[in-house]
Amino acid sequence: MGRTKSTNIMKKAVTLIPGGVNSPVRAYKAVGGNPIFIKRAKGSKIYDLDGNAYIDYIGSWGPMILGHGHEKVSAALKKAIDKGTSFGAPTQLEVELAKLVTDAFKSMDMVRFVNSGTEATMSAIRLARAYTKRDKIIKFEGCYHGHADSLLVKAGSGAATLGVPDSPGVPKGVASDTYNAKYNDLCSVEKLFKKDPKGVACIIIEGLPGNMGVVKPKAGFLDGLRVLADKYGALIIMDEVMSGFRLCYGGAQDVFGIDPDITCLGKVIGGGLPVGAFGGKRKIMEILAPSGPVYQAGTLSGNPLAMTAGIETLKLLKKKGFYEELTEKTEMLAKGIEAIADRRKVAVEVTRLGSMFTVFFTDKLVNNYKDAKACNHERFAKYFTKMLANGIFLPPSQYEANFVGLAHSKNDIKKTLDAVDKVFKGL
Ligand code: HOZ
Repeated sequence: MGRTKSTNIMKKAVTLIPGGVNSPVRAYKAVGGNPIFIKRAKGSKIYDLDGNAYIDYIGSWGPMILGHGHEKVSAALKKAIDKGTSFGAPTQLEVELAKLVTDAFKSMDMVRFVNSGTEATMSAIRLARAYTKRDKIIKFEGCYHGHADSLLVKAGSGAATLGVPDSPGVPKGVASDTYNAKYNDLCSVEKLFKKDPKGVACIIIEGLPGNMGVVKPKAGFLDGLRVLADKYGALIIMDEVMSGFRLCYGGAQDVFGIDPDITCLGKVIGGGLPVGAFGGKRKIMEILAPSGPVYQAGTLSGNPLAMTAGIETLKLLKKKGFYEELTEKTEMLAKGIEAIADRRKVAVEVTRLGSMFTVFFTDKLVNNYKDAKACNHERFAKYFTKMLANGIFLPPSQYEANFVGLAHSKNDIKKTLDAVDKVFKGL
């Protein structure tokens, strides 16, 4: 499998773009080697510049739940392009997508569209601070909510991958407004509330953590957070940028029966175009400008192409049996990997919910960031590199989620398991 073109373009890229990429995880720092440069993608497959085909489990880090280039989404986008690509003025499309989103999420009476998940979480925090008139926030070690200053404290995803969970450039004063708790550990949250009972504006938490790898909440953990937040007058922001419309139509909050005050969305609701959203209870959302004083704005917010792709995608997700099919395929893959690991005597913990999963190289359960950090990252790097050589495109870090989409066929799953068998044999 030649990769000369990708290698050569990377040489040029590093002279023009820091690290050669526009988002750090893409540079393969944690796994070694050069990234492949993508030429095109269709269905479950992604093709690099050298013409190699891969079965894709990154799925653009979550949005491609239907697979790449779904014909209905593409057709709607082609039509929309001819009508104009950005107006800086409201469209009916925004109202249509807002209705779909608020119908799907019981906790959201109103929603504001932005351009990325980072914008959504950053704005949600401003809103929570303004609403509660408090400054502090509680987040969880290993959870990642985009790259806003106050959230780059013990952060997961690329920040963890590159070993900069507390990034230089974040002012000490800003970082000191962020308290860190341990995921799946209610006592660590209660301690923070007790230390500062009237200071905490909100708890921000990933609906299903996917940025330290997929880590599931223990029974009672999320309910316990709701109780603590109510007791101390703080809000809960559920970051469902990854899990929203991914785990099921109503997201992680529907799966776990949690009622957050504010929800952040992104990825799937843009159908592969840049989008983010935050929304929640009317009394909170109405303090947002222009109906209230909390400022937030964006030239490309509610962009007609992103709204079109989002609307078409959500309509297709409503099809009966959609999530069942996705879960069945993912389960087949996850269970297949576990069986191979057993047979080949490779210690792994496969965490999965819906169509998100992570293969952790460890013989222990993974319940938090400390557990994820303790995994065998060298082994993960070998696994990644060999899977790529066998035509399987995985996230290049142990701290990420794999995503299965509608376009993955049972044959894709079988081919992936054959590759896993080959790779585990030599690990
Ligand atoms: N933060 C994303 C993964 N959790 C990576 C985004 C990207 O590199 O595209």
